[in-house]
Parts: sequence; C-alpha cells; structure tokens
Amino acid sequence: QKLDSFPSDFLWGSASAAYQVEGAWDEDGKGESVWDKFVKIPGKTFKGTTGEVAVDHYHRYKEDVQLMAEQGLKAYRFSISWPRIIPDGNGEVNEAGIKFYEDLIDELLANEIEPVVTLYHWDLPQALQDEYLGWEGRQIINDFTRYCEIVFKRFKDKVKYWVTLNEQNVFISHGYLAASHPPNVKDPKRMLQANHHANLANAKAIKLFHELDIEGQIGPSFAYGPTYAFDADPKNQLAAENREEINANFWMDIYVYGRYPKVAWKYFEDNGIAPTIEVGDFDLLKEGKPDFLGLNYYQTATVKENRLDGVGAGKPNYTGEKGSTEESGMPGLYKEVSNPYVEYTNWDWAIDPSGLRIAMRRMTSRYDLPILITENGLGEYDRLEADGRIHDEYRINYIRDHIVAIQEAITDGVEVIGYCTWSYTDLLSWLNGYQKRYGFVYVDRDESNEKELKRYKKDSYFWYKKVIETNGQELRK
Ligand code: GCO
Repeated sequence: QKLDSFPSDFLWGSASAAYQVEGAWDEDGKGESVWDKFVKIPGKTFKGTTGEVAVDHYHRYKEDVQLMAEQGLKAYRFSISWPRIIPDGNGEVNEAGIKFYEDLIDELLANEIEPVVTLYHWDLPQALQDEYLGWEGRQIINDFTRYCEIVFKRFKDKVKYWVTLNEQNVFISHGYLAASHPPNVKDPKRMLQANHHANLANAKAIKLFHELDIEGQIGPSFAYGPTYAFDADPKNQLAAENREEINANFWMDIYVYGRYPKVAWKYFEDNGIAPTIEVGDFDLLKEGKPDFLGLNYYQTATVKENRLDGVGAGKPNYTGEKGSTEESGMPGLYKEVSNPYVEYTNWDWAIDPSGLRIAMRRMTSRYDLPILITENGLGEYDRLEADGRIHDEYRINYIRDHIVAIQEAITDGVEVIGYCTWSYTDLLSWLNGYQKRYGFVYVDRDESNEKELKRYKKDSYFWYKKVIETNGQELRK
C-alpha cells in the first residue's frame, strides 16, 4: 500500500510533566501539591522515590531546550504546575512561578519549538485537597477555571496548543479506586463524583478559552487503549464491547457530546455509584467542546467475559492502564487477559503499534475531531555504556513502528496534528522511580539524590533527529 505523507506542518514533538522533571518542589514560592505529600506515604512509590529533585529541569531547562533545538524538535509538550502559579490553589498569584514558565516558553520560541502546554498533569494544590477534598468538591470547577484564565491571559500570544486535563481516566481511577495515586481513596462512588467535577472543570475551561477568542486550539489528553476480544466467542466479543463502553466511551463521549453513554450510565446506576448531577451541568458540558482530542497511547487490552457469579472475576479497573493481567476486570462485564499475538515490555505493557492505528480510527469515527498524539513511548531499563552511549534500539523499533501506524492512520483518513513521544529526557515514573526510562536523553540518576544528573544523548535521539529532518520519511535506523 502506498502511504500518504505526513503534513508539512506536522508537529514532531516530545513531552514531559512538571512533577516528573522539574524538581525544585518548594522553591520560589511554589505551594505543596498532592503529589509532594503522597510520595511521602511509606510504600507508595518504588524505594520511596520522590520528585523533589527529579531531573532538575527547573534549573536546567536551558540545557534541555538546547538539546531539543539541536535535535530539531518541532514541539515540546510540558505541564504547568498549578501550585507554582497559585500556591494555595485559589488565592494569590505567584509571579516567580509564572516567570519560570514564561522563560521556558520564550526559550522554546527562540529555538522555533512550538510549546504545547498541559494545564493539569496531576499536581493539584494540596491546599484544595485540604479545603474541600479537591476534585470531590464542586468548587474545583471555578478554581480550576480561574487558574486557567490566569495562564491563558498571560501566555495567549505565545502558546497555540493547550491540553486541559492529562489522562483524567488515570488520575481519577488510580486516585479514587486503586488508591495508587493521591488522594489515596478506594471508593467507586466518590470516584465517579470527582470524575463528574473534572468533566465540568474541563468543559468550563474550554468554554472560557473559546470566549476569550484566543488564537489556538484546546483539548484534553486521554489515555486510550483499545480493546480486543480474546476470540470470536460472542461472549468475549460482548466483553470487549463492555470494556470500550466503560473505559473509552464513558470518558470521551462527555468531552465531545456532553453526555454519558447509556450503557455505562445504567451500569453505574444499577450499582448505586452514578454521580449526582446538578441542573445545568449537561448544558455546560455541551458548551465546552474541545478543538482536538489528545491521545496518549501505550497499549491495547484483550478481554474475556467475566461472569457475575464471580468465577474468574478480577478486581475493578476502569483505566485499562494495566492491560495484561488476569486479575483486572469488571465483574459481569469483562476481565483482561494476555494477548498471545503481542509482546510485552518489562512492565508488562503490550507492544502493539496496530492498536494505535485502531485507536485513531475509532476516535475519528466516533468523534470526528483532529487528534494530537500527546504521548507514546517505551519505558525500559537503559544502560549507559562506558563511552557515554546508550544503545536503545528497542526504543527506536518501538517508536518507528508506532510512527508507521500513524502514517497508516493518516492514509485511512485520520487527521493528525502531531506526535509527542513520551518522554524527552528520562524522568520520574510516578510509581516506578527512576529505573523505568522513556527519554531520548538519558539522565544519570538513580533512586539516590547523589548523582550529577548529567544528560547523554541516546541512540534514539539521533534517530528521531533524522525522522524530523525528513518529515517521517527516514524511518530506518
Ligand atoms: C510512568 C508513566 C507516566 C505516564 C504519564 C502519563 O511510568 O509513570 O508511564 O510517565 O505515562 O505521566 O501522562
């Protein structure tokens, strides 16, 4: 098959998140975030690692941007830390916090790198958690929108691409069901209420963005891992439908159409966990339609039926983040199993480039919005050789195969704005410390804070440089 070319203005990018790279957790007036606090709970993160120093991007952003410029990167996606801008979440604005991002944005623009700004990548001001339980309080809708307004007004002439909430499905279900993220809760009813407020906050921020008539585009980033049925057994096919409904439609329909899909809603109602809706909520949700959908793609999930009598029932999982274990699923709906046709990473994530093409096609058919791939990449153990090289051909293979899948999706008719790999430099994996690496740039650090955090270019750095130079034509090593 002859493949279409990538658009000439395609954004070849890479991404990060504030808590995972910045460090400087309490510098220049920054307030405490829920992550600053959560990582101190014993047993929550790998060897108790934190983002207090991370890879010190806060102090080394110029060096990092220089590496990007040398590589020819077209776009850099990063997140703004809300408690740097407003330390207590809804009070005084911290000029020093704004200045850091202004300097970073200026540095990017001076090097012709398009900034893609994520407004919320999980580091909620702890003060709002203390004041009204964060996402569980309706006040979050106005507080988030005010924070966004401050940032929009300040950077509207410099930033054209905005991401509202990063992986709402992940921070909500890990935070309120698995208790593996803050606020460390296990309660599906509270989860769906917090989720409803997140939807409203997302819609209100988007609505405001459009009212301010800002020249640019805005949308949420969703972690979508499409579902396969294990086989042609109709029961397993139905299980796959169930998982798509609960893990995908339930989260994305509300962004685009301002409604919860009926089958998911009925399931939550029957289980007594549907959120309380107030008059006017659905109007607001409909008024906050995104301009594009951000897609974070890592893997697919494969499922079988999961009988209500509990035979083989797994523990509930609404995210699909862990796609390969027998123990995850929704009673009565589906359970996740290993896929014999794909390989798995050392963290048990399915490696499946076709899944990216399928994700993009399904999203296009159902939502008909342009897609910005806001994350995709491979977390692995990398080895720094004595000569300062890192031979990460496994990462090159992974990214190459996914770029080919994007090109196939473009040929299928999907509109794609750009592709941001996860991640630019190595960074803190929220729960896995610094051993799980994703970057083009190796950072010499481990679980101790003793290293110098020196940067090294991996083989994938040089390879992606060529991909960018040739606008995706040069995909071989
Ligand atoms: C990890 C994860 C993250 C996420 C990202 C989601 O290992 O902690 O892979 O890095 O991918 O933060 O937006």
